[in-house]
Amino acid sequence: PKPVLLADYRAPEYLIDTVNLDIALDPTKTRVVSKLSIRRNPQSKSTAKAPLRLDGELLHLESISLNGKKLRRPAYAIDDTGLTIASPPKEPFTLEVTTVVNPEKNTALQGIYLSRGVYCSQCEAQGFRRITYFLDRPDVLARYTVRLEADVATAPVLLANGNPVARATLPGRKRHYAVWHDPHPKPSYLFAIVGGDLALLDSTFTTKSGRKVDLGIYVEHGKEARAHWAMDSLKRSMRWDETRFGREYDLDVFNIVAVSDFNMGAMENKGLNIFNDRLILASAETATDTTYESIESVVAHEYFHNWTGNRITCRDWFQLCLKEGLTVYRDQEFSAESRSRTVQRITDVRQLRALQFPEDQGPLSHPVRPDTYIEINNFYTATVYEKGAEVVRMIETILGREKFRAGMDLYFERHDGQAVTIEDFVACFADVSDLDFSQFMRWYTQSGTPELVCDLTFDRRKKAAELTVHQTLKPSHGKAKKQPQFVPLAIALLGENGNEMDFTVEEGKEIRPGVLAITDRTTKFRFGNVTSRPVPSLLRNFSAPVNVTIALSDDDLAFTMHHDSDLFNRWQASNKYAARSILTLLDAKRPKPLVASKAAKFAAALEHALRNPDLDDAYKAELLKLPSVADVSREKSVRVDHAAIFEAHRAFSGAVAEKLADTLDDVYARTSNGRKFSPDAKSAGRRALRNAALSLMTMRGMDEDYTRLETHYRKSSNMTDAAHALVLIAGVDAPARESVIQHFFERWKDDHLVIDTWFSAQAQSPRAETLDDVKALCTHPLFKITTPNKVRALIGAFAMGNPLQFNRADGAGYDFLAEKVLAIDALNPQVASRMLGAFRSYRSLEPKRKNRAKAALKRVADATHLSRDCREIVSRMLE
Ligand code: HT7
Ligand code: ZN
Repeated sequence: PKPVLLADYRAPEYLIDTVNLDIALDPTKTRVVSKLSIRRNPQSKSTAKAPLRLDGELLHLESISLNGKKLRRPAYAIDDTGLTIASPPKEPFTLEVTTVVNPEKNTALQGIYLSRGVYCSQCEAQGFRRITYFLDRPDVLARYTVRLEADVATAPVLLANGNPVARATLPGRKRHYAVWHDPHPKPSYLFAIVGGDLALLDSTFTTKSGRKVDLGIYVEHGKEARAHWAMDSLKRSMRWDETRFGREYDLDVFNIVAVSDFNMGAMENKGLNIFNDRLILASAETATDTTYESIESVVAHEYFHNWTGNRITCRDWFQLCLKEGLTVYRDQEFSAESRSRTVQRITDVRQLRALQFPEDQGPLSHPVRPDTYIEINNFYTATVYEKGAEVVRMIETILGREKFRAGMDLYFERHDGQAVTIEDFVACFADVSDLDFSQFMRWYTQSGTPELVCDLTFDRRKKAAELTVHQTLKPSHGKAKKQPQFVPLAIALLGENGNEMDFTVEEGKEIRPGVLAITDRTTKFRFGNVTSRPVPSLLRNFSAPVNVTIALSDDDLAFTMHHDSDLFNRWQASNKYAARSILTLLDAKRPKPLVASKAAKFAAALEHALRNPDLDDAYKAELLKLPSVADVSREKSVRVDHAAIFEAHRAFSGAVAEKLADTLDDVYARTSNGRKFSPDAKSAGRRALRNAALSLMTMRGMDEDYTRLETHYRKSSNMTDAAHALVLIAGVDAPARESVIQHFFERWKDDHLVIDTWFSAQAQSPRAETLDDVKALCTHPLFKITTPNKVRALIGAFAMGNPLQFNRADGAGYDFLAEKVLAIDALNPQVASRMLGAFRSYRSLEPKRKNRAKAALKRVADATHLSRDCREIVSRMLE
């Protein structure tokens, strides 16, 4: 297939003002009658008579008429990707098209499909064309009226976008219908319908200007009680968007529906968000604190799209980060204000480094705003989402909170109701600040993670210091030489007593106090009033998505861990210290004494932090979670050998745990449960700390550690503790391993969400038997290859969450994944191509593993039937 290029963008030749859909739901023959009012686009550049080309895929066309007159071939033509009307009228006209689709056979989960008996739809990015023929592109905004008809017995609930207008039962009382109207013009990707037998949790919300909104969360019968947290999160999000960004909700109803079969997390359809039920349903017994947090942030994310994405949408799919990066930034801010800002920042940066950095350093690297794609579904990436959010955050760092808000206000005022570009967005910040953002735009157009190599010298006599920053950006496909980017580098100099020095910037540009402007390949700064040798605190609060290197001794890192007033950087120092210690063990001639000395020094620094009464539990938990095997592996860009890193990691962690034995015992005892479960941040922080202590203690691998672990599981009164213990015990050869795994299964086998935890725990185990276990679990009666959550829980957890066993030296992990990708691809290309992402860093593996991974990828590439989704990913990997 030919790539789509940003440079080829043209405004549409035709516009569609109104859409009237009549959808008669049926499992195998859903009939869609669509009436479109169409006109020439006055803005279109071409003057010649333009044929009308509508997108359409996997549709059975029954009839087509124009202005009430039936069309016959050759007045129209259809092919695999759409319908063409060669000579449409010059004046506005009405097109009526009847098509039939088959929801039951729809395993790709795009368009209309059935999920455990519930009809639902997924249109982003290009699913609407699987419902009816349409100009399925985001810059065609139309007003929709939808009549939905279905069996009363199987689909008593009928929902669509906008406000309800009418509903009635049809003669015979077997069928009924509902009519919905959405007054806000929207692109087709935001269209949604739901029909099914669902239970409702309802509530209301009154907006700041007094509009009463009916809120509904629809879930499987019997699960209503598990939707309260999502409802609470929704109301808090609605209020937060009013206070922080002045954004109010704009319809009479806001509905959320939870379904079990869903390609991603959730979807922001106007007034009718559809969610993966994993991100709605929670109770103390069934959901972990991490799930509670995810529900809160994803409910907020989808709600925030109402303004950033729906009211103002993307001109074309290249601009995806316009809505996604901005909305992730907004949901991160919401979570930061609902919980601990520092812990939120640590979580977000961990995620960026774990997912986006490897993407940006491997064959799938692409700019935040890509300029070419083959399959747009492949671009819902960590780069577009998470790096996109970092780019927005840098704008805030450069402008400060108030000016940033002024820029956002201007954006909403200027572009409400439009489909716009990144240039339009950034222009709003330039206009409110009079700053020039032209160099900053490179963040959107150049791929790769900038490396800042820093050097700090100190002149005691002159009481001055000099900082030199060299910036490099590695070449990536198509772009050999890249231009330096504008980096806001937040910095402090710590004095002998650990306090921030009150230095002056005598050379180089300071954007705002404590934030330096890095503009060139080499940027120099000179600081005055530096009274003693400073320890630099660089990239505070992770002020830009870059890698920074500077020569710091272990003592400097320990000093930063104790004193830095930026708590993010204290955590950063601790993380760096541990990762670096583990890496030195890899090349050590006499590893044993080295482990002991490295662990002793690091443990002393960590202990100091753990005993600090000013730090909260959630933060201490982050310190205690040492960098993972995957984190340490990323520090090496070539010849990565996961087995060697795993061994070094185990030795170091075990030794740290030994040194900290008393402290960990204290922490574990102090945070013991007994209180009633509450999902609030403080209680979750306490559980996180206790579980982090448990993990570290388990690394020692002594009998008493395994006994403690089993007791932790058996005595757990919530899923956070139970799941944590399950994952740990599944990972070791503890005597109680089998019985705990069996117990968990018996307890939760009837809960399709909780049982995913059981699949994942086994898939992530570093034990040598894991691949065999995973293969066996693929034939388990509760595993279903057509259900994305199951595929992610088992195959995804193995490929993405088990660096040791996926990267087995014999290549069997790679072979397994390749085989599964091919099987999944035949059913659901979107899910299959995401699984291929597990190979994204294969080029940095040591040669044997690298060749085996490459051979597995080649087998995928050689398959005769491969989707466009997988074809694009595998070709980029093998390029
Ligand atoms: N905007 C949505 C992204 C999305 C999606 C969701 C569900 C299924 C398929 C999908 N393709 C794209 C979700 C979001 O980022 O908010
Ligand atoms: Zn989104």
